[in-house]
Amino acid sequence: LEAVQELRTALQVAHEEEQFIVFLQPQVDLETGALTGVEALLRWQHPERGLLAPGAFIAELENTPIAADVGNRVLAQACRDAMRLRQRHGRDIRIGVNLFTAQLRRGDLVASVERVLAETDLPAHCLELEITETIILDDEELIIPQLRALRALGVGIAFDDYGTGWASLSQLKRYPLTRLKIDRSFVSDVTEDEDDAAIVRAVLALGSSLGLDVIAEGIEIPAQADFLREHQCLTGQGYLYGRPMPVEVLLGKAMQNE
Ligand code: G
Ligand code: G
Ligand code: MN
Ligand code: NA
Repeated sequence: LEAVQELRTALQVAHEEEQFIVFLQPQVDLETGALTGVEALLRWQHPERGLLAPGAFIAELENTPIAADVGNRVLAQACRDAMRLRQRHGRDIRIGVNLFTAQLRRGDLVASVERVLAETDLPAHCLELEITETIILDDEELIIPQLRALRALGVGIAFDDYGTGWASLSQLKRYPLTRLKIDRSFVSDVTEDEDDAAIVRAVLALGSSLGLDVIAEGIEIPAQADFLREHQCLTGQGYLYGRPMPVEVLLGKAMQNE
């Protein structure tokens, strides 16, 4: 219990001293390899313990009152980074931002998104908010109207980690989604496990029939990308294309490719 209290205090300090930073992971066109977008992933630059991935702290962060503020700060940083990438590449690069439940519960998400888009000049269609099942299974009457308002702005809504949970097809229909993200647990064995291959094919068919884009996560080897391409999956993300990295590194790569 003391350890939990200590972590909470440390998270509060981390927020105040701006130790939370944003890494970006590439998302690519599986046919051409071109960069189409990035996902913003939170990191904690801890003064003693070094760079920490969310696994070490995100569950606790979600239970603290600062979660929504941290989320809003990630959103703003991500949109600024996306603008820099857009300028460097000379075309739209989409940015995916993971939402905390607290951002939707507080009720000011739509206003925050509008403000950040106005401040950064990022076109709304370049922003995609990622929601997980934890959010889908929360209070629908609170959440769906906010997601509709975001869609009306032109912002995309992706269902993250799709296939791992209990969300039903009727829930899928009620939510104003634009994209499904196939969870990496299905992609990792897609070339060896017939069940995983069947699930991936089913999600691609579902996306196609509901008019949703589909992106596969966790692509690590070319054989996985081959399978996905052969089954008309257009977009992918994973270590094969790049680990989460600072925006400066990604901007440097864009220079090299020019
Ligand atoms: O980067 P990594 O694979 O360690 O991320 C682990 C988990 O943390 C992922 O499930 C991801 O969705 C979540 N996560 C990463 N960054 C954010 C963020 O900014 N906000 C929220 N809500 N979740 C995040
Ligand atoms: O939001 P989500 O939970 O989907 O976050 C993606 C997580 O997956 C991040 O923590 C990221 O570091 C991780 N990740 C991204 N690509 C790969 C990959 O190719 N392999 C593995 N094992 N993890 C990945
Ligand atoms: Mn995600
Ligand atoms: Na995911």
